[in-house]
Amino acid sequence: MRTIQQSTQSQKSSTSLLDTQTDSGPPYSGPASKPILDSVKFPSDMNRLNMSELKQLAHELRWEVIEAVSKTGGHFSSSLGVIELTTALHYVFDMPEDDIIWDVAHQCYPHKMLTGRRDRFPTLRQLNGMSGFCKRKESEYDSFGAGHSSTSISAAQGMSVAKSTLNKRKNNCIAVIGDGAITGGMAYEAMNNAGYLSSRMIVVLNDNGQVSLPTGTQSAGGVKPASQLSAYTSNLLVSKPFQDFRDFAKSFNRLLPENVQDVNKRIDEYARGVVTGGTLFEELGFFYVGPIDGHDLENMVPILEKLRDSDSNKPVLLHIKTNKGQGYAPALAASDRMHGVGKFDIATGIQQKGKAAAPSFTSIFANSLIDAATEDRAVVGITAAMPGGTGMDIFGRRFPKRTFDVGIAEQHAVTFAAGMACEGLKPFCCIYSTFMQRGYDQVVHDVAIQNLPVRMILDRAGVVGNDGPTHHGCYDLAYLGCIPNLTIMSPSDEIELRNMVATCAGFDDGPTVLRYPRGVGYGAEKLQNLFGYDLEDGEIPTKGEFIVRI
Ligand SMILES: Cc1ncc(C[n+]2csc(CCOP(=O)(O)OP(=O)(O)O)c2C)c(N)n1
Repeated sequence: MRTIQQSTQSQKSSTSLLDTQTDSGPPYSGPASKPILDSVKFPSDMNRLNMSELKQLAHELRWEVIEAVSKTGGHFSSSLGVIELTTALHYVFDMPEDDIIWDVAHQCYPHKMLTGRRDRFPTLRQLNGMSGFCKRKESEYDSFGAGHSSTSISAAQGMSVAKSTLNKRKNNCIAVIGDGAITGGMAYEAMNNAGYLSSRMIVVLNDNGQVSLPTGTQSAGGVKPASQLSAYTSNLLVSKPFQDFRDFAKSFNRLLPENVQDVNKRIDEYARGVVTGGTLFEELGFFYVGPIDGHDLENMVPILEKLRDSDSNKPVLLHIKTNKGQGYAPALAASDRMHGVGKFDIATGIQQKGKAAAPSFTSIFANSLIDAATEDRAVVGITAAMPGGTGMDIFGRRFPKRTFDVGIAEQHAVTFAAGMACEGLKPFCCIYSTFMQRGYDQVVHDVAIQNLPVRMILDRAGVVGNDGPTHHGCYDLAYLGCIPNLTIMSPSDEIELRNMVATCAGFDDGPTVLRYPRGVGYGAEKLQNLFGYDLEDGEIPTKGEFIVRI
């Protein structure tokens, strides 16, 4: 267990030690060497570091992530946003005895680097290589596997209850969840239960103001994050300055036993006045801390230490504010913040992207839906925080008022569509095959049993490649095939896809499912050669039937 002194003036000036950007000359492309990172293979190697070295470690770690991802591609800017958080968490807590659960885990690269896997980064997201997400089989430091969002709080609570039931020596379970992932219903189910059971746990809300993918671009229906909660947490930030360690120390009294609290009651009352906000989380039974600057190690470390050393069983929500892509100018400047990237040039951030041989199934779907919506005002599109991946960004540009981004909330998306269908709209509920697993009961109970004409569009059906097992769309035929009233369609080429979108739009007698793979179709030329299709005049050679193709 490590403890460092509160920051001193000399530590504050330690940023000047960092080897960073210069005012003139070529863009900074990282430190020449990484002596501190080289000395840290596992978190226990961080014990001896002082605050100034810790900052240097964070700096080296950031550039190690940039260099590694530039060579392989992968999720990128989310990791850059949690460099300081990862450094602070591994410094303060003792993994693997303590548990850190990364929600979605697309931001886990710095965690992997500090937990013995730095040398495996050349194999990132490749066959037999290192996973792009946390995976229990891969390392004892990956407390919980992920890939799908909003699971971390439930898992952390389960671990916390198990640790206390089994009388384990320590009980530190930390869920790190983004303001996107916290839009998922499971997160609230868990918080509600954690408050009720008084489970000792820390939820770190990593608030970067980005909910849907791609981030920052015109999401379906607007540029604002598709989440009232994200707006709410931003308001907390506007309404008061960052909370520093001194503010926190005052309000911390509320976590202590009542007799101790009396001593400092006046200070506590003062702190309550100062520390406004957090009401939603407090109502759910959490002790709310924040918002604090998630890039300020000097502030974050002592707060985490205090929370670690508290005997309280009350769950804590630590609200940190971060920048997705922090420390790398091309990511900060990119409309999507370089959320997921191919290989890229470090100096410019320019990615090597081959030109696609043909349009993607996603874009063919989106354009076909635009055609259907042009003819029929009842056609609307729904996405669960994936406007880019499902083509709802394309549809949303043409029909912003008929496009609905509900946040990472697949269950809600399906039942929301069911409600729309009850009133005569023609909802196209566009969700990746793998994420539709979340909405299973809603498909059965709210759509199929009521035979409502919801059009469920499953992009990324089949094997998806680098994202691996959590993202393969391999189960939908099995899990949907057994449900009554569903008409399931799967096109074998882009012409059939266009045809089937029209079929879905025209079919009002029950629910339809249209599933198609990731990637591109044959392309016009090949289609003509193979099947004699003439794409030039946009003709559809065969009319879609209500069929099941397996
Ligand atoms: C159930 C589910 N739906 C959709 C996704 C796709 N997805 C991956 S990351 C992400 C955005 C997450 O936002 P946030 O948690 O705020 O993290 P950030 O990317 O901003 O760092 C989405 C929608 C997913 N992983 N799981």
